[in-house]
Amino acid sequence: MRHTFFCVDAHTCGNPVRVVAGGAPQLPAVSMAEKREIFQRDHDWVRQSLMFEPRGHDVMSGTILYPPSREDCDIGVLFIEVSGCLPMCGHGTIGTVTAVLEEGLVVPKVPGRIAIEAPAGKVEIEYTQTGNLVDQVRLFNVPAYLHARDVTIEVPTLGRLTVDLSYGGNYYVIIEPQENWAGLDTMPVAEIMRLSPLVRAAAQKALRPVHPTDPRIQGVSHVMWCDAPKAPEADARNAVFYGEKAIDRSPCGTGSSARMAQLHARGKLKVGDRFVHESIIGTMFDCRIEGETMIGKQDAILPSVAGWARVIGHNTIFVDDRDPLMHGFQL
Ligand code: PYC
Repeated sequence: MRHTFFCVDAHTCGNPVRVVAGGAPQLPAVSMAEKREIFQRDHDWVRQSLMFEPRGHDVMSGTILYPPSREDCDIGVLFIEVSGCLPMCGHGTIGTVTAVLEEGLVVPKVPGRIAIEAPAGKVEIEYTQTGNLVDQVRLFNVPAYLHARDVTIEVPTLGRLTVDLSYGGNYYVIIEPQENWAGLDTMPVAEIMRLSPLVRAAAQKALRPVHPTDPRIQGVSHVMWCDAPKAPEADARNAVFYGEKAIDRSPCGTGSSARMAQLHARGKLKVGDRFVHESIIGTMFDCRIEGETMIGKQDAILPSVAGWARVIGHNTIFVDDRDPLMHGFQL
């Protein structure tokens, strides 16, 4: 038996987005949060096949399109990547919206606006285009909040770090420059990749975060190493680690949301402020705090993130049952 997946491959500010538009397993007509659970339980081999080598790679990331369960959304989006199925992904949203609009897979009811149903909640989108090509996508993300501040962790071979933990659709350990972290230009990327899982494990052990209103969202998944910007128009720069060996090439949408929530809680950003975030390769997201809200009893912000993506091709991917590597592999 050969499984065929019809994909549109894109990248958002350098980070890959493989949009699976056909061939994915059918799922019951339940919310995207429930679809995510069913997919993880019964169909995770599809993610592994499409994300891991030899069909993907260590930084591979993508989405699967589903009909939304909510009437106020145009599409349901399941986020898949090397580390699992994320509740929300910013660069994945920007790439997916660009791909579905340019490929005519979604026809917006109101030009310039669509809404997606993500597992973490509804995300409204505004976009601009020239002809059929999308120029910029701004996503109005799910509420973000600072979960913990000034937490001391011991990282083997690095020493003591004081970190914050913030949520922007995923939970991020945020490491600002300090005694044992002097910034992105002082540590090779290979060393950031070696240390990040140790930081993540230490933060998870200390904090074990659970989303205040949706216990399906829990656990520290991403590590954000912060630094001053290089580009004059940026406010900050980062390297975001995820999975086992991935550093986000984009400035990271949920990470930027988490960072704005942290800076807001610390009194360094206020509603209406713009925050331009620069990635490790110099690409940028133009972010804003749109408002304040609550998640349960937790003070939170409403973040928005804008960026660009480019479609790079159509990719029809076969997964052959006879292939001993049909589920992919990771070194
Ligand atoms: O943009 O939210 C994001 C993201 C999550 C993981 C990689 N990118």
